[in-house]
Amino acid sequence: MQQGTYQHIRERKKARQKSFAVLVDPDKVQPTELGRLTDLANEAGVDYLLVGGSLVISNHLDECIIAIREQTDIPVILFPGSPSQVSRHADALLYLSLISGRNAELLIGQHVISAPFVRKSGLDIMSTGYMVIDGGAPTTVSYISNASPIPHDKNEIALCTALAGEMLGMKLIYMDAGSGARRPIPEAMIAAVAGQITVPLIVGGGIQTPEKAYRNCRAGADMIVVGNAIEKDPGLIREMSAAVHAAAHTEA
Ligand code: 1GP
Repeated sequence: MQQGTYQHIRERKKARQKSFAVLVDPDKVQPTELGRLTDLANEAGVDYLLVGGSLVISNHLDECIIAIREQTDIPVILFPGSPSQVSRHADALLYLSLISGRNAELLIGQHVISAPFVRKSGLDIMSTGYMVIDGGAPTTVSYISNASPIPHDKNEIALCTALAGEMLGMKLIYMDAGSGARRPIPEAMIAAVAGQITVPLIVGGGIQTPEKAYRNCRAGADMIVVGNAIEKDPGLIREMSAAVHAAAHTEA
C-alpha cells in the first residue's frame, strides 16, 4: 500500500470507525522475534503498525520492516524520532512537526534537511501536528525534544494548538503523553481537541488497559497507539483491538 494509507485513515474516520495501531520500537525487538507479534496483530484485526522510537539506537529498522512485511498486510507507518529513521520499505510516514514545543529544529529545521530524502522515499507522507502532553514524569520524547509538554490540565492550550496545526495544513494531529507515560492523556482534553478539529486524531502514551483505549475513542480519538503495555503483555492486543473497534458505534 505505497499510496493511500492516509486516504485509508480518512475513510475509516468518515465511516466513524476507530483504528488501533501497535507501536513497534526497533530498539526493543529483534526482527526474528516479530513473528509472534504479527500473528497476534493479524488475529486481532490491528489496523496499523507504527514503527519507530525516540532514539532507535539499533541499526535494523529496514530489517524489522521487511520482516513485518513478510508476515502481514497491515500497513506499516513510520513514526520517526529523527530524520534518519526513514525506510522505503514502509507504506507511510508520520512527518512530525512538534507543534506543542518551541524548538525550531523539531518544528521545521530537521524537515528542511530531510525533505529531499523523504520525497525520494516514495512513502505516503502524512504531515502530522505532534503534540506532547505532560504524562506525569519526563519521558524520552519530552527529554529528547528539549521542549515543554502541554500541561495535562490545560485543555484550551491543547485545543488551540491542534486547531492551529490543522489550519496550517497538518493532515493528522497526534496527541502523545510519551511512551511509558505514568499518566495517559485525560479524556476531557481529548474531547476538547476532537470537538474542534476535522482531521483524524491519534492518541497514545501510557495507555495500559482496553478500558482506557475505549474511553479515549468515545472522547473522540480516531486512532489509538499502544506500545509499552503490549510489549509487556502481547496477549493484550486482542482485547485492546476489540475495545477500540467496539467504540466505533458508541461514540459519545
Ligand atoms: C508513544 O504513543 C506512543 O509515542 C505509545 O506509548 O508505549 O506508552 O503505549 P506507549
